[in-house]
Amino acid sequence: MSRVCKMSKNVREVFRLDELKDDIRRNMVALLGNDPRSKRKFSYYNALAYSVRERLVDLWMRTQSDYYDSMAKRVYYLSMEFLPGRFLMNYLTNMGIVDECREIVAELGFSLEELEEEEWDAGLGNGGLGRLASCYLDSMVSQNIPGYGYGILYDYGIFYQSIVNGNQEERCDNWRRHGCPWEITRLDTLYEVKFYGRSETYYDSDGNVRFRWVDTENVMAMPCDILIPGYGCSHVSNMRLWTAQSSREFNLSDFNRGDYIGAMHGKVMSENITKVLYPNDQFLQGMELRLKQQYFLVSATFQDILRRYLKQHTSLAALPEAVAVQLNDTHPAIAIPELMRLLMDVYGMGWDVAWDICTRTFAYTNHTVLPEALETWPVDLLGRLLPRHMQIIYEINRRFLEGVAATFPGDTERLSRMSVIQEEGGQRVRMANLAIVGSHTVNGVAALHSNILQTGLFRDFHEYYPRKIRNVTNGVTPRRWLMQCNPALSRLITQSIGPEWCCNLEKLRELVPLAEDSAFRDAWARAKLENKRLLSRYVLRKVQMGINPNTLFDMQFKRMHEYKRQLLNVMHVISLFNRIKDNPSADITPRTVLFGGKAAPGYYQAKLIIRLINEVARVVNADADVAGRLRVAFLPNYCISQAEKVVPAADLSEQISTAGMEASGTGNMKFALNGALTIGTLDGANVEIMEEVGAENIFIFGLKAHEVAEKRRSGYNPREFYENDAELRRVMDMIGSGFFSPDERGLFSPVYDSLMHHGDYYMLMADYRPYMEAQAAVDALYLDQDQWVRKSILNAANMGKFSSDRSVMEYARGIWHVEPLGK
Ligand code: 475
Repeated sequence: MSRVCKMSKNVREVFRLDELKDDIRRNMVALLGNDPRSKRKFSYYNALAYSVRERLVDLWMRTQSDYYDSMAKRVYYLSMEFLPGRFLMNYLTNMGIVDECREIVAELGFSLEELEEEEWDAGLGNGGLGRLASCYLDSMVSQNIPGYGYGILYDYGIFYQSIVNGNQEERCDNWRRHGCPWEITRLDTLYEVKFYGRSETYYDSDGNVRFRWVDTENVMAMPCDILIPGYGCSHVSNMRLWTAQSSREFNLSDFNRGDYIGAMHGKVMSENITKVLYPNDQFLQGMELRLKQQYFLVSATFQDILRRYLKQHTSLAALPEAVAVQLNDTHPAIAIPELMRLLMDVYGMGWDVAWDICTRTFAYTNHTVLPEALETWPVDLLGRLLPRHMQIIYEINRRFLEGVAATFPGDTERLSRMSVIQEEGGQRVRMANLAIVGSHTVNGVAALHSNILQTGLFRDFHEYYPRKIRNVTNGVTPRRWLMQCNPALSRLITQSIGPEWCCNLEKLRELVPLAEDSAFRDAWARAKLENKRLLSRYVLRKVQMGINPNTLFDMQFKRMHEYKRQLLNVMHVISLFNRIKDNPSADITPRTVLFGGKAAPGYYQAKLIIRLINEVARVVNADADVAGRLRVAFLPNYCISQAEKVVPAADLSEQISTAGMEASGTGNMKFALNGALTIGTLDGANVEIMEEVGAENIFIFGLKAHEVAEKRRSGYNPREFYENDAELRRVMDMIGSGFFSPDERGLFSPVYDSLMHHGDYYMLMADYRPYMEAQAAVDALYLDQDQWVRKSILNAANMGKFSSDRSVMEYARGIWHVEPLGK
């Protein structure tokens, strides 16, 4: 922190701010070929971006040579997804030059905010897992832990969602169409990645049997770096994203035979590998191209890691002392057989030495227990694409099962459950089992989730490896998710308790006594109102709807998923509507209910719920009796930059998943950190949020995880709730009978049927009444603004635990065995 404060004092010198304006003009001309007299916002955004970026390159090189000189152990965070969002404000925030930059930009005739809006989000992920990776990169570099993100530079990120006649439509997200000033392409670094072919046996000079992978089709991987500045900019790291390039000799024979177009076709196909992010959140599609993407990431990354390692070491034996690799879910788990292949086939090691190195290098984070998300690959597909890896996986499994059989003699059921190869329904490779066997540590992402891993999903493994499965509760970076996105509240907090909170979030606790100070409460409420006004303007722009900042802003923003139960929220909205219609003069707490989130393009039920939200909104918002008391809107294209507008403006955060199903949640943390009160189930990190903020400052309702499990076992009957609850019955009948879809009465029957006829797997019917009661408590409390604001302060004040700085330090000390450099 002291370094940060020093930096901000002489920030003009360090970042040559007096030259910034000239640099922007210079870059307008030299890099962009634009006339600096033009007033194009997009050009100025780019010129500013380049001028900001060039100020970091020096610091970045210095950081990297520090790491090199000190031979620091490095952490590699392998992830198929990153969700950094926009970079400009994040760079300025972490450089501590937002205000200075605002002045300079004003002198050029712009507001910083309008230039900020010119940037497209880097949406290289689906949701929680990708955003977590980006928060962790921020926390690693801010705490001087030598960490690097490795991922894929998709040409098309998560699709752009628009809403047409109430339905989701997907458009391609060509996010780099107009270039991306943040990326530094390494045209001169290329690695070859192999696919297909076969594994061949031969004898080495000592007469040992060896394997080599031959007759492959090769694709080149080219890296592109994006700098990641730490807070205060004492250090700068990077994420390295790979793009596919066809290899030069691709189909040379076809060229020679004169089949120019045929040969070009092959080139084009090979470059498809990094074209598009698969848009499924927590759902396995099992396409060959996806497996290609995974191996492409892993192969290029390990060539890069080993090249860097071998610059400073002569033997690979000490790899685990110099390198820690974190697998972000099983998506990059093919890294385990890949490292085995490299150590044995390329570097000549024997199995046991190689396996020991492997298992001391890898750790694996599980992010979901949903069965449909657990990756398995058909043996014939994996064996065709990666024949040598398939051989190695079989051998890993053979040796592993030998060990299990020795510990649990005669327990063949257990062997088949734990096997890396699933036999029933055609042989498949279970990537989670492979990742557990090949890692030294496996972690869940919240206490409850890790517990479910130990006692449920990975129970057999927990019995076999009793110390391997652990917990690291997720966190979010307070730089982006408070300081940057919520200037009004950040200013107030800093005025009250000083600036240290953003690197030591536990400091927020000093706000606790201020909750009793009415002047502070007023200031807190003013900051919230300011954010609600800003959001109202955004909503008006985006969906042409006016919303009233003096109503309760009730928000649910996350991927559309049945287990997240946006439908339960809609059922509450319909119930409120009915109550108002029945009693138009009733005194009710005015609410604005906002939704946002993308549905996977093939997820029919999730898309239908988006439609239902929009149709309910249409009915509610048009009703004169309801006017001024209840408004509903679905904001299209939820993404990081939209979250930065939504989160600071929320009064109420909806975290209402079926208990046991949301591994952690991180939106829950962002909202509470910004002073929203949570209504939620005891699921994921909600449990720990309740422990931190106190049960009296959160609205908890519904079945607990063990009760959900028991009900599923003993037989759950949703109709019972329908029959015994008139209000619920009315809501269901309205959905089922076409009240919200008069032109297409049966439109929402599948929604009705899933609850009434198909078992209501996510138990909305059971949780409806408890949810309604919790919402009534919300309404009552909101009428007492003094109490509400008090609790809002206490929520933010007690969120210290959920800084990703804390999460990253737990990984560093407990899993990676690295310490911040210079300590
Ligand atoms: C959890 N994504 C959140 C968050 O830990 C948790 C799976 C398969 C393919 C593509 N994407 C996925 C996830 O599994 C995922 O995002 N999981 C989420 O991880 C961070 O906070 O509860 O649902």
